[in-house]
Parts: sequence; structure tokens; C-alpha cells
Amino acid sequence: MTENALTPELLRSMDAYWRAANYLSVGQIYLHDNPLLKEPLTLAHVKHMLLGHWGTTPGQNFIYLHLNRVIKKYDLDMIYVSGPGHGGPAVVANTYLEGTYSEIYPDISQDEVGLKRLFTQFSFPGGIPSHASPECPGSIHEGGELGYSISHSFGAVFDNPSLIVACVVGDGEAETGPLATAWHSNKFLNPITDGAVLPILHLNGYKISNPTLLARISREELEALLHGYGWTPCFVEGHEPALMHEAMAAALDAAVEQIKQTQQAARASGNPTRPRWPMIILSSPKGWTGPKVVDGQQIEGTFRAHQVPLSVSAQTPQHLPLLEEWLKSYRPQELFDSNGRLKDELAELAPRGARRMGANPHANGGALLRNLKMPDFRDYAFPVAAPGGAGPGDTHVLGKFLRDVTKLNEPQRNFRIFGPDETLSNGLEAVFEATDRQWNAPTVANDEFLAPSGRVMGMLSEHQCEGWLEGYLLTGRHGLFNCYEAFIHIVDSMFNQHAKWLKVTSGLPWRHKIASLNYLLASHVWRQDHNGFTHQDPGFIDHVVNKKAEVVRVYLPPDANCLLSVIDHCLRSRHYVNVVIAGKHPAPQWLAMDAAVTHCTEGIGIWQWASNDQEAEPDIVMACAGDVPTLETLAAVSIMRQHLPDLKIRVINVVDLMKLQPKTEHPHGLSDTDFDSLFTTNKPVIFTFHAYPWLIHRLTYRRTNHENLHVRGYKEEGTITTPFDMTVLNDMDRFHLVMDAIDRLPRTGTRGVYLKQQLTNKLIEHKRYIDEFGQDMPEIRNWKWASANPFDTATPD
Ligand SMILES: Cc1ncc(C[n+]2csc(CCOP(=O)(O)OP(=O)(O)O)c2C)c(N)n1
Repeated sequence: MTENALTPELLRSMDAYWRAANYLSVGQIYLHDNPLLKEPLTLAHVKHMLLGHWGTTPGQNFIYLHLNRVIKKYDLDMIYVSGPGHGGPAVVANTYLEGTYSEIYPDISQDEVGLKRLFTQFSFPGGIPSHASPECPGSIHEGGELGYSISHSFGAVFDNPSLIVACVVGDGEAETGPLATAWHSNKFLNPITDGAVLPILHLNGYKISNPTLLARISREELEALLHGYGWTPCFVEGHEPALMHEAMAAALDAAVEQIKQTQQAARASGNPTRPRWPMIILSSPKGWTGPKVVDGQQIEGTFRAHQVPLSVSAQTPQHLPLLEEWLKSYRPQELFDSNGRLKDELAELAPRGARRMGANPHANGGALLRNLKMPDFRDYAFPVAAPGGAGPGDTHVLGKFLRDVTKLNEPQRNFRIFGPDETLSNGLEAVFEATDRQWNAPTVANDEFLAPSGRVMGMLSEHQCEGWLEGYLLTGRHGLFNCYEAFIHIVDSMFNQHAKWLKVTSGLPWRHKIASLNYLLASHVWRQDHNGFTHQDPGFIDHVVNKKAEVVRVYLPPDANCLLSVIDHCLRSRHYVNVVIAGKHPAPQWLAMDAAVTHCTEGIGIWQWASNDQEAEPDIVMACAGDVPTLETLAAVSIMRQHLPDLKIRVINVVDLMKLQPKTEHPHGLSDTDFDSLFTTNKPVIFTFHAYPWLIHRLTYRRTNHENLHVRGYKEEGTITTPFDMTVLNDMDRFHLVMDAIDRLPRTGTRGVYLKQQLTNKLIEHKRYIDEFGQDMPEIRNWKWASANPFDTATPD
């Protein structure tokens, strides 16, 4: 480490800038008046509700200040990710000091009035949250839910070769599963075409009321751990400000120089071999510079500094002088002029213009977003001469389209496909005709599709894939996450956080819209016959629809052409979370491309070719959503039409699940008039649904005909069995559906009773058959719309 990286003068002014940031942070937590302490502090100047996290804040102020110095020194394109985003006072204080805050929020001006507003708004009704929230310029990471800072940071630097993300990792945060595995992200970084992440592990020793593990293992063990993850850690340890400034400056100079040299060497030689990237471990007291001892208890350097370290209220007036003393310890009169503006010689320490971390366009990614170049999805149509023709598996058809999306956007490097090693297994093999999996670790003979540069990102951690993709989208690019349906639940909570981010940012005019987060859930519940019960869970969409209607969309394309149309739409959309569920196994195809486009544009519709109620009111509505439900519904309809020919049957297929909700609840929702005219106001409706049945009730409970709605779906019955038996186990097979219809149609009379008996026998025959032959009956396997007699007795093949 070089000595004296800072001149005495620079050290003095940097320390003053740090004091200014700390002063503003304490002010945000405590004050709503008297922002410059021009009057003696009274309880009237103190907020009634004291909220916020002090513990991490001074350390983050210290880091931000030092990053400012290296940005200026090396002209860096850098953004800041606050892992412990609860250090919101730090990012707000620093973006205020650098001027970006007031540019975006002119009311929070750089004067005494602005200071008062800055302080008051923090954690205050109608104000701003206490985290690195979307309202804070320069933030792409709220940090409210801990664990994702490194994966977000890596997502941001993929395909951003000039960008460095300085990523502060809380030592508590580092105990989370997602963060623990995120250190491995360095094996996916290409030093030529990607930027760099500089992790700064903030070892302040404590979480909320406990020590952190990383602070209580020996330095040797910690160093070995991070070394083992492929990093070169540099320790900056202590509490004496002057020494710490020197040490941090030297460490940052060394880290930045190492990053630059590594990148230059790789870029000059064209050799992307994985380097050992630098990182910093900053060990400083929790609540540094705050109250040392309060009421006889140590605060600074302990867990007690985590939130508000000093209660100040009518019940604790004796603490008021301590607060005043604490605030004055930063010597605000040396930092701000009498109008409350940061003194010029200090303001000069911040970078200029878009180099300020609060103004860097990467942190407002929509501003950099370029439309994808899209091939015409119609060109990838699967030929459907008549409904029910055999298809190869819907995602296999989609794969060719995604291959060409990948190819077309290769020059602008703004599209990636993420997944936990499931891109092949989800049927998207065609993508590998155009690209590889990005992988910067050794390869051996027989490895497939691995290269230092590629558009497919895969690590067996759904958290990493989600975090990388979010970081990629938040910095203005496009992508798709393909995943097994059951295991997407692993990121339920990350989805929550992203959806919340989208909701809040859509209300901030200065935040540009970003590309949608697209989930393709192939390998779904109904076709996990080889994996069994653990792989059978369609509940992600139950979770998704809890979120704000403006943000979420759920699509259940029934066949390949519909899938193409839906994915084309999703890749063009902005600021949504789109969930698309599709099959990868050979399955019947229903709609030729033009019909598919019309159907997907409408999102819901009567399939006239399958219905026979054109001339009269329907007796029953057979509705379906999802590929397997569509197949079973049509098979059920064919039985009914053959055996109960007098029945008037209407078949409705739903692609866009949100159509079912009232218009008042979701912008896609059907009006009540339209819903009633499709589903009738009084006829029985048998709804066959891809996921848990309750969701359909939840979405339609306000509709007129809700009481006649009978929903079949997944009832948590499953195992390793045949595809058709999966539907039988859940009473969602064609035979059960017909019996359900008969039960609701007394007019079917004796014919209905006899048919029910036959169907019950069929189910017994099915069971016997699969037990003996280990596969579905030929009449099930070979069933085709309008072509087969469902009661054919075929011999097993
Ligand atoms: C996933 C998650 N679990 C729990 C919490 C509650 N929580 C808030 S702060 C905190 C301690 C964080 O410790 P650390 O990351 O070291 O941050 P710092 O000490 O710098 O505040 C916890 C457990 C959370 N925000 N996120």
C-alpha cells in the first residue's frame, strides 16, 4: 500500500466533506428544524418519530467520499450500490452534497430552506423512505431486502465495459444465501467486454443485535475465504479518521489501478482469462463518530449503534444536549455558509456532471435503453393446417425466434438470456446455434456451449440469475429468465422487491422506464411426470398477482404460435413483470399464426371452431387457460359433442389471465358487459386452469356468473406418473371434466347418467393400463381433435 496517497490539504478537506455528510445524515434522522443549529437545540426542533439506521451510515459516507476522489482522479464511470440500503441517509446526503438531489428535486435546494426540507422529509409521512430507495438519484438497488447487492452489480456491468460498480456489502448481508453465492459471479465476467465490480465488504461487526460471522472469524480465515472465491482482498482497518482516510485512499488507488491494468491487458491482448479481481474489506466501528456512551452503555462500535443510537424525546430530555454535542462535533459552521450551502472548496471534491454517482445515466437505465431489433415472429410460425395437429413442444419453436433475437442484437450487446442451467432443458436449444453460455472458468473436452463471451447466463442459483437480470434491466438492457416453474418460487421475494421498484419508479417522472422482467416458466407442473412431486408447483402466479396491476402480467399461451406472439409482445414491453408459462413437450397445436395473433391480441376469446352454440344460447361454457388444460378441455368437449350432441357448448380460451379481473382492478380486465357476454350470466362454466383453482375464483369473485363457475386445476396431487395421470390425479382430465359438466346439466338426463358410468369405467381402465404398461392408453396418447372416437378400444403398442 502506498503511503500518503493524500496531501494534508486534501485530507483535511476530505475529512470535512465526510463530516458534512455525517452531519446531514444525523440531521435527517433527528431534525425537522434548526438545520444549521443557528439556535440552541430544543425538543421542538427534533422529530417526534426518530427513524433510520445510523450504524452503517458513517461508513457509507466514508466510502462514497473516497469513491468521489477516485472518480475524479481516474475519470471513472462509476455507480454506487448500497448493499445495506438502510443506510439511506448516506446516499441521500451524498447526492445532496454533489448537487444531483436538488437538480431532481428543486424544492430540496442547497440552502437553509432546502436543508430543513431535506431533514424533515426523511422517514416522515409524505416524505422519503429510509433506504437507498428509487426516489434516491443514483440508486438501482434499494437494499431493503438484504442479499442482492453483488448480483445486481454484476448484472449492471455485463456488456458495460467502461462501468465500475462500487458495491458495498454489509457483513450481515454477507451471511445471506444469495450474497454468499454471489461472490462466484466473477467467473462469469469477461474483462474485455464487461465492466468491473469492486466489492467493499463493510465489516462493521454487527447486524441488528448480534455480531456478524465474518467479523468473528480470524482475518486469516476471512482472507482465505474471499481468496477462495477468486478475489484479492485488501484490508482497511481502524477508527482514527486521518489514518483511515490515508489507508482507504491508498487501497482504492490500488484497486482502481489493478482493475484498469487488468482490463487494459485483457483488451490489448484479446485474452479474457479470468483475472483475480481486487476487493476491499473496510473494518470500521459501527456508528462511527456517533455517541460513544449513552446512559452508561457503549454505543459506537457495538450493535446498539444499528438504528437510532440516542433517543431524544420528552421522556428523555437529558439526551438533548448529547444530540446537540454530537451534531456540533461535525463543526457545521466550517462546512456550510450562512445560507446553508456547502462551502465551495468542499463542493469541488465531488465529480462533475454525469460523473457524479447520483447523475450517472447507468443508474437511470431507461435513459440508455435502446429498442431490441426484433425479427418478425410470424416468420417462425409453426404450420397448423387444422386444429390439433402435432407440435414439437412449444418452447422448441420459440427457441428459434430467441436465437434470432440474440443474433440480431449481438452488435448492440443488450440482450441476454438467464437461467439456472435450464436453457437446454427448457427446450431453447436453438439459442446455442447463435451464442454460448458466458463462462470464464476452465473448460474441458465434452463441455458444450461454454465461452468467455456469450448471451446465455447460467449459474445454479435462481437468486443469481434473477439478480443479474435485474441489474441488467435496471441499467437499460433487455432479457429473459427461463426457469422451472416450481423453482421460480426461490425468487418470490426478489420478484416482490423488483415489482415494488417498478411501481415506485413509474410514479417518478425523472426515472425512465426500463425493459420488462420476463419470466418464461417452461418445464411446468403438468409435465414433471419424470421428476415427480417436488417439481410440481404452479403457485408462482398466485404470488405474482398480489402485486400492483399496473406492473404484472400473466400469460398462458396454449400453443407455439401463441407463445411466439406473447413473447414478442413481452420483449417489446416496458416496466412490467411478464410471467409466461409454456410447455416444452410435444403437444397439439391449435391456431395458425394469424389466428394466434388475433387470439393473443384479444387475450381471451371463444374458440368458434370448437364451439357449437353459434345459433343458440350455450348450455355450458367450457373455459381453459394453459396448454394442458386446453388439451383436456378440447378432449372433453369432443366427448360431449359426440355423446351429448344436443348440448350447446361454448369453448373459451384465456391467454391473458388478467382479462378475468374487473377492469377496475386491472387495465387488461374485461368490462362486466364483455365478461357476461362471454361467460353468460347464468350458465354453468367449467374452467380448467393451469395452476391452483382458487386463483380463478380470486380473479372472478365479483363477476355476475361467479356462483356457476366450477374450476379444476392443480390440487397438490402428483408424483412420478404419466402425463395424463397427472391430470387424473387432480380431477382435471377430460373424463372428470365431462362428469363435472353432466353434474351441472340435469337436462342430460339418462344419457348423462350412462355417459358418467362409462367415464368412470374409463378412469379405472386408465389406472389399470398405466400400472401395467407404464404409459398412457393409446387413445389418450393418440387423441386428436375431431378425428378420434374417444371410446376407441385400441390395443397397447
Ligand atoms: C433478507 C433480510 N433479512 C433481514 C433483514 C432485517 N435487517 C435489517 S438490517 C439487518 C442487519 C444488517 O447487517 P449488515 O448487513 O451488516 O448492515 P449494517 O450492519 O452495515 O447495518 C437486518 C438483519 C433484512 N433487511 N433483509
